[in-house]
Amino acid sequence: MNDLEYIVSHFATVGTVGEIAPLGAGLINDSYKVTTVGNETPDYVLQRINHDIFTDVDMLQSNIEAVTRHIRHKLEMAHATDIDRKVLHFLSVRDGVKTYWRDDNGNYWRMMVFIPRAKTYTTVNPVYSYHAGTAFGNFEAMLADIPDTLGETIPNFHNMEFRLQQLHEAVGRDACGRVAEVRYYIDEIQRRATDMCRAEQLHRDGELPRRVCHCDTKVDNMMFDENGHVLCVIDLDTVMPSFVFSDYGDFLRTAGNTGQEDDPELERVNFNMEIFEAFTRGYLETARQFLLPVEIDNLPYAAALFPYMQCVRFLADYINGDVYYKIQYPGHNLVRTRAQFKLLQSVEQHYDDMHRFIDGLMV
Ligand code: GN1
Ligand code: MG
Repeated sequence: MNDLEYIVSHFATVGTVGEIAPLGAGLINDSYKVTTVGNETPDYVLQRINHDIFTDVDMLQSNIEAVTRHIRHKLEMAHATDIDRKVLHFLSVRDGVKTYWRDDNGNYWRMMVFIPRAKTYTTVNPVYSYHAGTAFGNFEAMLADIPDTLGETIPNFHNMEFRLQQLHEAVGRDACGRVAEVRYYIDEIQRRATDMCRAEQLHRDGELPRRVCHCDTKVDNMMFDENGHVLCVIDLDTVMPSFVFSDYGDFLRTAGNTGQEDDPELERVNFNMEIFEAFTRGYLETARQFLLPVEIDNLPYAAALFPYMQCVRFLADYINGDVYYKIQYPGHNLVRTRAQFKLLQSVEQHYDDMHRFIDGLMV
């Protein structure tokens, strides 16, 4: 038995484990597909939880269990079909109830059932974006009455003031002597800081609520079925109380980018208004039942906030010496920073169009 097989043997799988192969391209956790022999038993996904980032694994898994339990319940109440493909199912360990296992090296592992015949995409067309919009509105609507109080698996995860604070600290330390090279971006970020911290200010003023959000709605975290409909949202590590801007904004940051998140060719990076329109139409169809006017009015702000926040986070990591995000080559975090900044500039050029479009939908 190799190491991964040994890890898998601690979970309550059914069937005979065959191949275990790397899966996906997340920047944080390591994932493997665990294939079982024959067609009668499900396949699985094994993940090593990044314990440096998710320090409270027990809270993390409690959140995820509460969310999946609640969504499953909602789907059952609505007599939905194909429920096992619409909500993730985490396995318990063989000798207990917990859904994670700690190995002797201090690594934490978890397993879930692999959703069959589902696809993920890094780019989507407007039709898929529309379905994604309705799916996120539904996801938030389903979680609106979750009875459990969810913990913040990463404290201040989407708190813009906190992210700027981290950047300022990184600049102050200048641990790798990289600050001089990136001064332009630091200044551009600073110019927008007050405006971009609008959500925190509105919250302090008592105008903007926190709701349970997914907080990592990049497009490749959605599972689509054969017809381009969204089955479910995966990667639930960051489900926690946040502003609705998180899910709306991060989807557009990824799906609405005509280039790649880390595109070295900045001409390729632009904000795609067709995707914006389709996604927003879908999102408002399902979410307008619970959104406040202040949330709707600030959706264009959310479209700018997430490229901005990601730019700040990538830049801080670059300055810190690439300690957070996995990188593929030296300078990768700077390339990511530039691409996110270019995307932000493109979003900013569309503020008026976005407002007009949303106003048109709300009449
Ligand atoms: C990380 O794990 P992954 O790759 O889905 C990050 C997100 C960023 C994203 C950028 C816990 O997500 O916040 O938006 O990279 N997740 C965490 O691609 O920091
Ligand atoms: Mg992810």
